[in-house]
Amino acid sequence: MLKICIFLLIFNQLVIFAAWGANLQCDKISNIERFDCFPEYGSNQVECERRGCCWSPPIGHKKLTNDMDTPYCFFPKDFPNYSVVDKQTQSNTLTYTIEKQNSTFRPNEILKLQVKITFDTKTRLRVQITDPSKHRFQVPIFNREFKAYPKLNNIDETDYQIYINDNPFYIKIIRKSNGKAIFDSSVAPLIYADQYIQFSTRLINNIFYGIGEHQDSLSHEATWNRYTFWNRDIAPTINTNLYGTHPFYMSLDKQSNAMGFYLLNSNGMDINVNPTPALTFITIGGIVDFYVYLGPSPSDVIAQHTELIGRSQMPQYFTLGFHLCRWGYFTSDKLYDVIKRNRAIGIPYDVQWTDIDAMSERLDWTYDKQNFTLLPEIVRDLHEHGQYYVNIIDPAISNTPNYYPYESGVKQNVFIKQFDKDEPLIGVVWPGTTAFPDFTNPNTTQWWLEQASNFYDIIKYDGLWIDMNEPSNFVDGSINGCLGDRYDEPPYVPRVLGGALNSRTVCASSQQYLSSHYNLHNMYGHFEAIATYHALRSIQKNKRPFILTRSSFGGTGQYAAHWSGDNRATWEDLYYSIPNMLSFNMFGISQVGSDICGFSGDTSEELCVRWMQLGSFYPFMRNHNDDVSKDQDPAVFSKVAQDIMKKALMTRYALLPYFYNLFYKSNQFGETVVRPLFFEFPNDLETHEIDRQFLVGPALLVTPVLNQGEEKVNGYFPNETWYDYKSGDELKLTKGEYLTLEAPITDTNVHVRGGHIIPYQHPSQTTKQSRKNPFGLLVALKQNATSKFALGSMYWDDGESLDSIDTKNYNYFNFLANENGLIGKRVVYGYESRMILSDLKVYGLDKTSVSQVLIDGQFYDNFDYDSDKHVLRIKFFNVNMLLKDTFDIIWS
Ligand code: MIG
Repeated sequence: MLKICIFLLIFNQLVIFAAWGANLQCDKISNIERFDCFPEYGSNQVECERRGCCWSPPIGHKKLTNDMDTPYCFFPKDFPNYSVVDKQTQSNTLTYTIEKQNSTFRPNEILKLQVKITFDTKTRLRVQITDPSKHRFQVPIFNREFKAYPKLNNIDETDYQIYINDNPFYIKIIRKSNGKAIFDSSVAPLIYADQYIQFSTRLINNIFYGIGEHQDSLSHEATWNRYTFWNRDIAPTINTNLYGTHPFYMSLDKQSNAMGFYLLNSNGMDINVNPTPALTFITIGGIVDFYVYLGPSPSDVIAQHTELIGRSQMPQYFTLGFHLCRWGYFTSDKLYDVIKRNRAIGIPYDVQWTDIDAMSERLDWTYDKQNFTLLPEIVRDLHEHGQYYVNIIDPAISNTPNYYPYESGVKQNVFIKQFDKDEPLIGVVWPGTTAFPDFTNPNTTQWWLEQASNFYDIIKYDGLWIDMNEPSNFVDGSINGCLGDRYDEPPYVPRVLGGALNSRTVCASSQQYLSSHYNLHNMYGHFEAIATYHALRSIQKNKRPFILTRSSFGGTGQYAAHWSGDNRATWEDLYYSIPNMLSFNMFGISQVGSDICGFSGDTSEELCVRWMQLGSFYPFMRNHNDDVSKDQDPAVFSKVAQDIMKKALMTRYALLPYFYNLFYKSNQFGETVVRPLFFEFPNDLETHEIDRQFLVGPALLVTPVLNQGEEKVNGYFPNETWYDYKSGDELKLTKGEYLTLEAPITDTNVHVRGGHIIPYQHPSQTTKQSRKNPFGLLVALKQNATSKFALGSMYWDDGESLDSIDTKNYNYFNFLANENGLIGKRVVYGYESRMILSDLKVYGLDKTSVSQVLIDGQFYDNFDYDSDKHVLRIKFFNVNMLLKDTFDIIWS
């Protein structure tokens, strides 16, 4: 101390003092507490220190800066930050003015900001940070049903508490029940510049979920990592921005309380992960606008999130059937062959698709009259067989002469403009040079409807597949390049594939109706989905539109289903399909699935069999591949393989009433259709990272084989009653356990959870047929020390009307069973149809014998009880057993 004082006297006091202070601020920071002050490439000491940040090789590090590792350049604890200068409290909002004295190192920092915290509901709050002096781009809330939430009068009514620190400014959001901070921005400074906004939060655990669209496991570990968001056409690759943007994450604290966080921002973005554990959000535009959800269960978080962004659409029933597609049928003869050969082997099969090879010159809204002469006839034939047809549409519109979609589009001013002219921006996609519709323009919606209905006059398609809508472009920006302004080349570019925003898409600088492409890029597919939804809705009258979209944003699930894009015919991609569909169910798009058997590369019979088995539990089941790989429709494989695929499909078709009920609950209450084990067993920590198994709804646990050559599979079974779906054999567990099960190629391991009743229906080759078949109920009794019971429900309607739910044109049943019998009750009766119950199976009925069965008080003798397996089966022949107001079945 004495030495330092003397030192200070001799040298220029101020400078030395400052440097000494800064050093202490740097030294106190451990490796895992470092927040990157140099997220760009080329971090170096001179520039780092010029930024006012700390530079030092991480303690214990030998190699030089690794891109995704401990940063060398990091924020000191006293890095200049905002402080609160004014606060105001209204009934359900808190408004703060925050200021900072000087800019730091980002261009155009905004020194005065307004922070608004809204107590949205008991379990959800919103934080917005805006520039009070200038309007900045804000993402509209897309929820079609968005209702004003009942206003809370004060924060006492909420599950959360807010703590705002004045200087430096930071926010903590605390869960009242346990005092834990579920959001905490104190870990790093807020930086708010025109094209660079950064803030961080400490995570409540070092495991988190969500953050899509990325190729990743379901759970993410808080190690040095980065996720980039800029919608991009690229085959799913790890550490790469992909087709969609969903800056949503969920995490569970040590007591398994779940929280969720959603950043409502559409700009190019990086989310950096620190082992602190913490996340840093870096977005290059818009505002800070985020929602925090309190759960406390994982399903609660999703329900709270989808209540905000909008819930997953209620699908038409046929879309839950099997879809067959490929790129490269090349002729309608081939297409017809494929249809016929798959019908001939008797597989359940509802929908046939065609890809861009069926278009004339790859032009949207056309078909190739030379090579696909038979297409209109094929579509008629599909319809006559109770099947359906879906075709592909790319957003890019060829500018070839005399092409009506282009010419009318120019007249109606629907295309994104080139930067320097009042002319469409021209890129290159499948048909050659193309313009790009601006779906944020209401004119475009009208024009799109006209194109869709003109084509509908020629081909009665039943749904539309919207591809390439990132939007994808084969040249960077446009054929004339881009302006090169601050939007095309912003001061900070997130780590996008290709290194530039215009890489394989349109110029960020181009203006759209609502705002710049820079702001709207990540929502291009979303806006196209909305326009397509409105087109289909008006063309197909009162039917629920069926749309499959590649690109997506928060809220897209209200309009469309999604698939995971150009995967490969590999075992690895078979696995990745599981975390992908589970994550998208968290993002509010329930109807998802991956290209079954793999899109690129030749599949093998074994892989394709395993994939069809797994795919039969996807919410959306489509077999699709590219134009150069060999055929992979079920009929091309050996008889043995065909039979296994058929069996898998029969199981799916039997379970469709169960799936349909899940879709109804997803649409109405924000439940997921497929979900990770930890959604149902959050207190069992063993479940938290499992993504090689999953649940369909609450009651079916799927344990697929994901490795080549394996005929055994290891799975985790939480402490619960589980029965083999087909045999009813109960797994003997005393606690949650890993079990190795036999998994011959002929079957998939599926277990039904005690406590649930699963409605099913006898399968047929199409859902049009199967919907007329008798139903069955599978009762899986929960084995409790005191009682045995099971509950279930079922939604049923005409399978297609848009307004079935709103107009109560549906039936709804509740089922309740115990060891003595079952009661069925129809609680809504709005859809007139004769629903026959033909089978009842009870698993886990442990009696020495069952000697009599009574149906509504009448003796019935067509039953069979297996006292070894504890399974009771009743077949309702000769009785008119209908699913009606109430009925009861008693056994003893
Ligand atoms: O650049 O339409 O993801 O499913 O078969 C490829 C041809 C364009 C990409 C889609 C894929 C589709 C393919 N498309």
